Amino acid sequence: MEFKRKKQSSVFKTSLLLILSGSLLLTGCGGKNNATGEGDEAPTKITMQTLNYAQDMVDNSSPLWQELEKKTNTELEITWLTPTTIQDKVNVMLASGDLPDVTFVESLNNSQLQKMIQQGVFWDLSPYIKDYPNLSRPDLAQMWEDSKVNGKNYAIPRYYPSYGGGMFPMLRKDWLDNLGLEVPTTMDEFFDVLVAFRDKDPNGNGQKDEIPYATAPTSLLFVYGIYNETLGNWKLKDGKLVPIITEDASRDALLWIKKAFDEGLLPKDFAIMKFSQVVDLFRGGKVGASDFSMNAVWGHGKVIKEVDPEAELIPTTYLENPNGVKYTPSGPPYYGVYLIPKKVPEEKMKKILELFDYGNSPEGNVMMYHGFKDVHYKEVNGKKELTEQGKKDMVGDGNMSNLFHLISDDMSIGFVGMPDELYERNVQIVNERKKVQVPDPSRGLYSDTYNRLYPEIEKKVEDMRTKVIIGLETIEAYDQFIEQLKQDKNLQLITEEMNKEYEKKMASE
Ligand SMILES: [Ca+2]
Repeated sequence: MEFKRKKQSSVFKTSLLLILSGSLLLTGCGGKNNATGEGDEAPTKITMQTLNYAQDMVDNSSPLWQELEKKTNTELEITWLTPTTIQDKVNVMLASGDLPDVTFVESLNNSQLQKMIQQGVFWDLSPYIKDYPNLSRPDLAQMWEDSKVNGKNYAIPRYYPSYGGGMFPMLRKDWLDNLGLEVPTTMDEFFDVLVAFRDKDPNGNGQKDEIPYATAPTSLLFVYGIYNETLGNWKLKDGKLVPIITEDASRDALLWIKKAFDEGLLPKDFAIMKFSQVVDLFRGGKVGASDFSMNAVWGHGKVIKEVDPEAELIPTTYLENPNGVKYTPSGPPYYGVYLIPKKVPEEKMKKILELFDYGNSPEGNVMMYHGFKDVHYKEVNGKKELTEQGKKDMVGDGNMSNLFHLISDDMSIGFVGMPDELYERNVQIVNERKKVQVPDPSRGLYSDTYNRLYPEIEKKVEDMRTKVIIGLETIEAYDQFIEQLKQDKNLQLITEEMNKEYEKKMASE
């Protein structure tokens, strides 16, 4: 999902010389101490597979990889998986049962995985976590809480900030300024801004060449969240979970989008737009708004500046629905989890927890993300700036920084090279966003029936919505479709089972 995706790319290739110089520099800052303080033990060999967003992937010649091994007295055999292949590869691996010592999965909401957890394939780590000072630090407590399955921690969550990520409108600040407009805070204001972008020549070239809002059907799910006043696909009504797809509020959301399409505020080929096409269009510099996580103010912003040096982006803080209820995207404070199969002996499992404890320690956390001080980064005015050596060693460019995430909002609001004033503004905006708490009643619920049957229903609903938006179906046909859907046996079954899971979870809290 695009929610957590951080745009990463690399044009730097390592050469033997650079690897050597990196290793030589390393001798000074490494030392032979390990996390246990027990000096002479042979390193523990640990196999693991995990996600890596980098285009060029490092191997064990990476100085950070070597430093991590040294600090934790391990020998790491890491298999990197790419974002496009991970899902299939993990599913094949789970099905075969042939698992490395540490397996990364992007979501706990995976039927095969849930079945294996029930079967006792993985270690229950709950009794052990308290023994690791960094894993059990108070600021990570929510992360452990939210990643429980049946009240137990079978997985080591990989941190990701709750706020700042997620698809949510980002606007051309310079266009707003040119027209004397404020950043919108309601859906009506947002609509009016898009109309102004269409009509008032915000780029000032005398031509009606602006595309007010570059977006795609899958990017606009937040609109349904705004109208339903909930995160995810479910909301609470009279203490019961109901699927938002059949709610009247979803009809209102659909009509907002349809009106935007009818007014020419969306791209003409909206219905078939892919996320990558939205990005390309946005980067072309003729677009007034699009949906991204907050770090895109620089991630995409710096690219737009190449075609339009005046371009400035600003994320919206929140948007209110007609009831005056605020919405902003947020999620659980982790993205992806690591699991350790029970076939791994207890001693080794503890060693793996030690490795993750180091990765989540202030020292290990900064080292894996920024590299070595004065080698890979320099502190300038309290900010860590990547050096040429840092680029050469592919520091911060996916790779080792994907293994343990930096425990900081910077994951979602910062970006390499982001100017100070943009960063500080993002800090202010994310702090404002944190005041907006949108309920997410289905968080942490796992239902096999949902996983099996919901995607097909969801697809049908999405197709219907898109047809209504572009005028291939009427809103009356939509109403009929929703009435039928309410009688759908599978949706009723899913709803029953989700409610059972919800009651189970409520009872355990
Ligand atoms: Ca123009």
